[in-house]
Amino acid sequence: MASTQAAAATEQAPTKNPTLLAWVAKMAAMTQPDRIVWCDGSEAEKQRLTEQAVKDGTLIPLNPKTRPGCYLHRSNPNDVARVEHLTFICTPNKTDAGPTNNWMEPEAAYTKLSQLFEGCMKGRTMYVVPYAMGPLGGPSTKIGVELTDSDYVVLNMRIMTRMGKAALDMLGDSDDFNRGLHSTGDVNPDRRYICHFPQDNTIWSFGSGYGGNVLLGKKCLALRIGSYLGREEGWLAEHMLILGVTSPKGETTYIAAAFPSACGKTNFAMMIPPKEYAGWKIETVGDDIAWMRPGPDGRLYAINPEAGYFGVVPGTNYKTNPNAMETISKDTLFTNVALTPDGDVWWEGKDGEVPEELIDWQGKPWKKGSTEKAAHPNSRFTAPMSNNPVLSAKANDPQGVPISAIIFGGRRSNTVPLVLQAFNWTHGVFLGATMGSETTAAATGKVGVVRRDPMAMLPFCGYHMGDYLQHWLDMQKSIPQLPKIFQVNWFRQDKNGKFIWPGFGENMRVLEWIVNRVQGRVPTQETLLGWVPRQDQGLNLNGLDLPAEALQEATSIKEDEWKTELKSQEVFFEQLGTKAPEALMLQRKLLIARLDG
Ligand code: O2Y
Ligand code: MN
Repeated sequence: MASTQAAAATEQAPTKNPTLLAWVAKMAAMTQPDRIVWCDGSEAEKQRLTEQAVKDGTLIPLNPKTRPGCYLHRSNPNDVARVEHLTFICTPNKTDAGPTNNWMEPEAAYTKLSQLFEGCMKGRTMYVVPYAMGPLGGPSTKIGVELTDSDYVVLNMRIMTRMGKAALDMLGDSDDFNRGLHSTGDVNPDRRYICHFPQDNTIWSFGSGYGGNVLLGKKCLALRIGSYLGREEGWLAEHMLILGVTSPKGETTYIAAAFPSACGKTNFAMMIPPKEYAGWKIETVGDDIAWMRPGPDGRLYAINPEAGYFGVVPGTNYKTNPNAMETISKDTLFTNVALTPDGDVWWEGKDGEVPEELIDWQGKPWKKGSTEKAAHPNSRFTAPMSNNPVLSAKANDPQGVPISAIIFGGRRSNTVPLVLQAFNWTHGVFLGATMGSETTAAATGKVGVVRRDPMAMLPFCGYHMGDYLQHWLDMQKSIPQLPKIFQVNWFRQDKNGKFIWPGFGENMRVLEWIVNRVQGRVPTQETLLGWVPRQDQGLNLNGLDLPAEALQEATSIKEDEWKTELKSQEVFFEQLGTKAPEALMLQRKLLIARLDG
């Protein structure tokens, strides 16, 4: 009976917060779980849930000698990635969601999803998961509560957020928390919806058990709802990694960088500098999301709201990202990778020989030479950030880190040069607004097609993209010491389709130039697009086996390519209609004038 569930929700609750209790009771009355479990985040709870998940087949224990504390999960094959076409922003007016989001009217969405949620947890347990996004007690930190019927979600949220009693304590009796409701339902793509209600600080997710659709603190709260709150409250919620780069002299510069999904943010955030950079150190503050607000000293301060990494596995190895390999050596949940006969995990691009035989990501026997992938291209690791050998001590600092540079980067095989610096903040916002990237497997859809992805936020902006870009422009007024803005492209290809720039650790060379520009140490060369490294006092290429013509190609600006690019940008700006910010239209006109002049 619905009223029994509501009473149970209140009886066992470790809180007296009236708003929270009333909401949990209301959701329980709708979903009708057999049990309600309030999660405390303890070690004992982790053990209990893990044992249960192993028993019900949700988790497969890995070899405790080679992967201590690690487990494999296989999702439903129809449920392997975020679903942008089933993700909705539910605002009273369609224009508030804008042309780049799917929209549903809030009452219509609540009604539609209520029908799915009605009784969906019968025979199941509802877990109440209180969590903090950001270091506990920090001024930027937000509290969320996710109700879910998935023990896999609870175990992931435990890694990805500061979850349990501490979050509940931080909330106290406040009604200021995100209300997240999730049910795996019957994992039917025809009944899958990820709905955001920014005005109600609410997220309802039904019909998926995978990643970004269900770990509601991540893309849903930290980006979609976060970006909406950021505009209301005067801060920025961004799809950005945060790193600290320390020179041999001990000077640390903090940098935030936006790249679209699966463009190597985790690799960049954990980069090991090449041997020519002895004494330099990169430390990770975050690998995916940055919340940035003006600090009392006039600088822009960033926190990483997450506590773990949900990284792409294929392609990760000791050459591309040794620190990630260490990070996932213990206490990690793997989703949709292959299983080796000795109980380890395997994926395409892992170091060493390809095993003769495996169990693939769908649980089927796999033989070396098979044309099928053994691991799904969007297979993931969920690992605590405390496992990262180069974790910055500032990752847990509630005040965050002062950002000196912001980088925008896309995956472009042509057109965009290796690196350039924006002329000023407005020009930098224009560079971010006009980002484009060739698509990958993280979003469902076609692979290898250029799509415009402003600030890498296309799938994550919780309101009208034109208003979002205007908010970026407006932030200039509240940040007296503005970060410098840069654009990079590691993915330029030669005429044979081969990447020109070696990438990975060698990106340190570009990073050093950025640091030198920020600290006002190197002169630069002006071009049509922005400032670029000078040939004489530019990038440090010592020890790099890169022919001069290759560097010339990676940094070249081809006017014919830019004319095509401007057309594609025009299509995007036209989509924004009257909400396309005037300042960006002027930047566009200036660029056209420079190209035509
Ligand atoms: O496909 C998913 O559910 C995961 S998507 C994801 C995960 C971690 C970090 N970033 C992303 C993304 O799509 O940007
Ligand atoms: Mn991401």
